[in-house]
Amino acid sequence: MAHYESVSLIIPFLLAYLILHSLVYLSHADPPYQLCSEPGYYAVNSTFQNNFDKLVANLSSNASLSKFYSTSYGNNTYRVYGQYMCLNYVSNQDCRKCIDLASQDILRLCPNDTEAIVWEEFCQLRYSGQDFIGHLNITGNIWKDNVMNVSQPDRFKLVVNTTLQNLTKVAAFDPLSHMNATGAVEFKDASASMLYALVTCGRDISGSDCNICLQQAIKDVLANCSFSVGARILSRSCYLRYEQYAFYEGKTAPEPNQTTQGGSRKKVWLIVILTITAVGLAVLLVVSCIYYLRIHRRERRGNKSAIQLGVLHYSGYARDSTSFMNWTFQRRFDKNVPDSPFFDFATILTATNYFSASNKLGQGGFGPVYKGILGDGREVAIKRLSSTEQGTDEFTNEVLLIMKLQHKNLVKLLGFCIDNEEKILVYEYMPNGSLDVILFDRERRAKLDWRKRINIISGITRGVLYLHEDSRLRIIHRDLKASNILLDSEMDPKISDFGMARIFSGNDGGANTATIVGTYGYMAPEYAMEGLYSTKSDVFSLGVLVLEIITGERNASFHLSKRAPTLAAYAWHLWQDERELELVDPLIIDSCCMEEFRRLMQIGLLCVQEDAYDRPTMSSVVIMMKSESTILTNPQRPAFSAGRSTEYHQPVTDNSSSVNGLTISDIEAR
Ligand SMILES: *[C@@H]1O[C@H](CO)[C@@H](O)[C@H](O)[C@H]1NC(C)=O
Ligand SMILES: *[C@@H]1O[C@H](CO)[C@@H](O)[C@H](O)[C@H]1NC(C)=O
Ligand SMILES: *[C@@H]1O[C@H](CO)[C@@H](O)[C@H](O)[C@H]1NC(C)=O
Ligand SMILES: *[C@@H]1O[C@H](CO)[C@@H](O)[C@H](O)[C@H]1NC(C)=O
Ligand SMILES: *[C@@H]1O[C@H](CO)[C@@H](O)[C@H](O)[C@H]1NC(C)=O
Ligand SMILES: *[C@@H]1O[C@H](CO)[C@@H](O)[C@H](O)[C@H]1NC(C)=O
Ligand SMILES: *[C@@H]1O[C@H](CO)[C@@H](O)[C@H](O)[C@H]1NC(C)=O
Ligand SMILES: *[C@@H]1O[C@H](CO)[C@@H](O)[C@H](O)[C@H]1NC(C)=O
Ligand SMILES: *[C@@H]1O[C@H](CO)[C@@H](O)[C@H](O)[C@H]1NC(C)=O
Ligand SMILES: *[C@@H]1O[C@H](CO)[C@@H](O)[C@H](O)[C@H]1NC(C)=O
Ligand SMILES: *[C@@H]1O[C@H](CO)[C@@H](O)[C@H](O)[C@H]1NC(C)=O
Ligand SMILES: CC(=O)N[C@H]1CO[C@H](CO)[C@@H](O)[C@@H]1O
Repeated sequence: MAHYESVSLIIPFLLAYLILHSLVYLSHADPPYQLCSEPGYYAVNSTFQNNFDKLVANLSSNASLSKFYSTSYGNNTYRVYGQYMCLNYVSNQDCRKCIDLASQDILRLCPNDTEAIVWEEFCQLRYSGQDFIGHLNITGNIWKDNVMNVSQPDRFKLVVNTTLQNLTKVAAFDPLSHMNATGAVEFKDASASMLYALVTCGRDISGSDCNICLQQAIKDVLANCSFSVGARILSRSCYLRYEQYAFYEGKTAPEPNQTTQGGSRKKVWLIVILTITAVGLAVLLVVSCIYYLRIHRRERRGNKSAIQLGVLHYSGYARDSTSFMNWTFQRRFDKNVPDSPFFDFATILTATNYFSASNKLGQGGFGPVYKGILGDGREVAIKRLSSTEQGTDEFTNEVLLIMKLQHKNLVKLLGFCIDNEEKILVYEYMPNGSLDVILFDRERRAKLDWRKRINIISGITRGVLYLHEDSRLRIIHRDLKASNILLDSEMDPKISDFGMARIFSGNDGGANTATIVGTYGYMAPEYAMEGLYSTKSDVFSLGVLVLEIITGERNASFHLSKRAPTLAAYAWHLWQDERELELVDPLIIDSCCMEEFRRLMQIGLLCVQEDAYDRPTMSSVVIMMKSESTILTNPQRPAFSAGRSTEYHQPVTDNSSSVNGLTISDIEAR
């Protein structure tokens, strides 16, 4: 019995120390905090209250499923909007508990208010009669600091600033970060050796708004708390915190070093708190017991290990492309490198003048393309993708892979932007536009003499060869056509839209596909009809292009009066009758030599043969183009040259007629 009593005496003292400790060391850690609307109360039992109750119940039921959620409830004037956000390092279960607590506190702290927000230790809950979802409001930030001061405030402030700036860039602009970032950086002083920081934004706001929100938070924290060993900023749409211990890995504050802090202010604090604690001890006993147990549970939970990148540890990047991400981050953080692959949506909006119609260059198969001018004066082409089914991570990985493809006959992909539903690709700008615009226009075509046409054909073949064989990834273009060949200022060709098949259907290994991407007139028969594609399907499209370039005629809208459905079919008939020179573009007769024309026509016809097996590979095409001594075989019947195929063909009148999402069954049904 005596033993029991001594234990029960020790426990209160231990707890007293614990409470004292956490109150002194984390004097800022006593949530909840709140912002309540000044005017505007709702009446008891009103529709607003009814909607509010349902809303809160709904938010709270979602909290065990996700860390962030916004919704609204009710109709018209009584609609209530709500949102919660849990810190990413807490478990879903704790998130739920935190939101439950917050929904009680919000009623207690802001009774009858039509608008309020409360911050708990691990979450925040907000509601309003006004629709705030997706709208940024950075006024009235609350800052909380630790009473303990650092010994070298100036140096500390600098490190805090750069760390927070670096993390903000990740959270705001890296789509893989899901609007949050944590980092640890070395900082040695009397009481600590590291600085740990966390920034996060609500997922309803855009990356650029996230940046604005966090920049304000950084400003506030540096202005008001830069002497403190730890601080946090509570904002409506973002949250920021730094400490000298790894708070986001579930660690609690370290033992305070008794001798280094002898400030008189702290002594006063100690006395006040000791008194309060002594009085309240009995009451607090039960509460603190629960508190203590919860802290320890959290401590045990820990967090997954982070990968170290330079001095910063970024958690959440444990994926296979680590070294690539490393590269990306180094480039992104260095403001002097202008070609960071991540573009912020605000930059895109400014560059394209809010996607103004006057900036629109055209409508490609995957979405409209706009001309843009970046802040540094660079001209770019901005492709706003129509919805892809890919998730953000998958999309980012694909784009980063495609960005590795670099060849002088490929349009350079400079970067991309993801912002909510928006997926945007940024390319170098090609002043001379696309080949179809020049080639199929009688007047402009005259500018393309025979030499230029040969140069364009060999550039395209080299570009496709690179995609097929020389790059580390095997890319099948699947939509080679005149409108996808862009011309630079020297009229050198560059292939665009490569890799889109990967973005839109995931994989490009050469396989069977349910969704056909491609354009009538350029699609190989096995691809159009059976969805089978391979590098030989691109060879087919190249053959069509070669025939179009040397004749200046469109394959698909070739006159039916010539009793052939396509240019390729007509060319083959002429070839068989040895009348091939009838096809020479009259505009180039002066600059062309007939032997070369005949040879290119033969190469074109070899590429469009019906049986994919008979078509040459891209490397043989390049050899045939280069060396005139190579003996060419006699072409076999091309695809679409007779009967049944003609039904599938449909005239292509402009470059907007790419057929995306056309399924096999669609074709077979006709
Ligand atoms: C609100 O409704 C409850 C139950 O419907 C009722 O008991 C209560 O008196 C009402 N309060 C007011 C102020 O109308
Ligand atoms: C959440 O809201 C939906 C309608 O918006 C409603 O059907 C559902 O019952 C609500 N859930 C809870 C738990 O209140
Ligand atoms: C939130 O709850 C609603 C209804 O209670 C449900 O329809 C919705 O899918 C949930 N959202 C998430 C993100 O869990
Ligand atoms: C709005 O809600 C009220 C009660 O919640 C309901 O009686 C009314 O029919 C609703 N009005 C509309 C337009 O949905
Ligand atoms: C909330 O509304 C009720 C009923 O209208 C009122 O009695 C109470 O004082 C109000 N509370 C506050 C804090 O305004
Ligand atoms: C931000 O919220 C406060 C409080 O609700 C409001 O007074 C202020 O007008 C809002 N500011 C903006 C820019 O929306
Ligand atoms: C921390 O620094 C601030 C600003 O210099 C000062 O006002 C405050 O008293 C210091 N706190 C302690 C505990 O020394
Ligand atoms: C923090 O860093 C940013 C950019 O690096 C700089 O513009 C700002 O002035 C710094 N703030 C302070 C308080 O040093
Ligand atoms: C922030 O990023 C810059 C540029 O990459 C780097 O030099 C610096 O060390 C980083 N600062 C911190 C504190 O992580
Ligand atoms: C406090 O910290 C300083 C510097 O790290 C150290 O020299 C000293 O021994 C520490 N004192 C205690 C009581 O731990
Ligand atoms: C906190 O910092 C902001 C500047 O970011 C300043 O306007 C505000 O007055 C500061 N608050 C206090 C209490 O010093
Ligand atoms: C960098 C970082 O911590 N990212 C995290 C952001 O939140 C998502 C979802 O909660 C996590 O999966 C990420 O790891």
